[in-house]
Amino acid sequence: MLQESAKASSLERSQGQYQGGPQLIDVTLLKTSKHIVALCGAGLSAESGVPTFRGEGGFWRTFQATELATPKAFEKNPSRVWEFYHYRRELVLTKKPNRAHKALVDFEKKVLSADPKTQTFAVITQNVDGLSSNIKNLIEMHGSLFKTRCTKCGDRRENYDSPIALALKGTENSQFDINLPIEKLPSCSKCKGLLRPDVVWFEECLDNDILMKINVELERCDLLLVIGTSGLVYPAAAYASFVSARGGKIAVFNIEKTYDADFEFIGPCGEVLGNALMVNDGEDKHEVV
Ligand code: BJW
Ligand code: ZN
Repeated sequence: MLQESAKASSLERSQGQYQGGPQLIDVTLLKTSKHIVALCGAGLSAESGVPTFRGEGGFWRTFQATELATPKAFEKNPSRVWEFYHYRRELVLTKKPNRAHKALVDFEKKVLSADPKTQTFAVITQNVDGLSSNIKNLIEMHGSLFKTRCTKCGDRRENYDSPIALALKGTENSQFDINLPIEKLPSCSKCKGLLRPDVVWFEECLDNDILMKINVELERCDLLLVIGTSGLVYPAAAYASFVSARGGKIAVFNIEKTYDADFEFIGPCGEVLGNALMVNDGEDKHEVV
């Protein structure tokens, strides 16, 4: 039954425009792909209420979010940058995974429980919000809002404190800079050095181990699902052409046209992804919005 409806809507190159009805990636391709990788961006979490970087949601106070995600911004004004990250941590702590996150979790479960096991699946996310933490084979390529790194001794650790420093409490509601002195910003429990969010800012190199893991996934990938990313930021921006050049297929899920793709699903990924991956909503095992 599923297969028949899948056949009826099976997609040819560039014909996957979302029209509001159920859309499926070519069912044969979905079933015969040996290693499927999802590359995710901020659009994946948009329906959870987490702002994207570019477009309407990309402003915080009077700043473009991308202006603050730089080592220079932190050097010049660590208080402002911590206020920005404190605001985002507090916001994300109130958010839940949405239907698109759940579709990925369910798809991974389906792949893992298949007998015989003919497929593997990995998720590479640029997001730092932790909303994909139910995925087993997950690479968080830009780090995490809930990890810190000491600027003095390099100590890295998870941190879910709310607020992360007492003096930041309430600054998430301010429209203006609070200009906290360094002593009031998050500090290392080992050496008292200034902490920074353990995320990858512009012009910073990604961790070598992470890059190697990504490479392993992409070299084997024969179907790349590009979900909710503008495709403007490298190195992630180069992954679709890398996979495509090796003969892999590309399926893009976005509310607007971004990449050239073999399959294109224009629409909110919370609505589109589950159908395309043939994982229905079924019984809710996770809390979703
Ligand atoms: C929906 C939706 C819904 C909305 N459903 N869809 C080669 C060429 C040119 C430049 C470079 C290059 N290599 C490196 C660079 C420099 C730089 C770069 O790429 N610059 C570009 C801007 C040109 N890259 C780097 O610096 C990287 N480092 C590096 O490569 O090291 C080597 C090096 C060092 C020095 C010099 C040169 C090279 C590091 C990049 C780190 C990016 N960091 C950030 C911040 C992370 C921490 C934090 O969150 O605060 O990562 S920036 C920001 O952009 C964040 C995101 O992960 C990333 C990508 O954004 P994303 O996810 O695509 O979000 P948006 O907002 O752009 O798009 C959302 C999409 O969703 C849109 O398309 C919507 O339509 C869609 N959407 N609702 C489906 N419901
Ligand atoms: Zn330290």
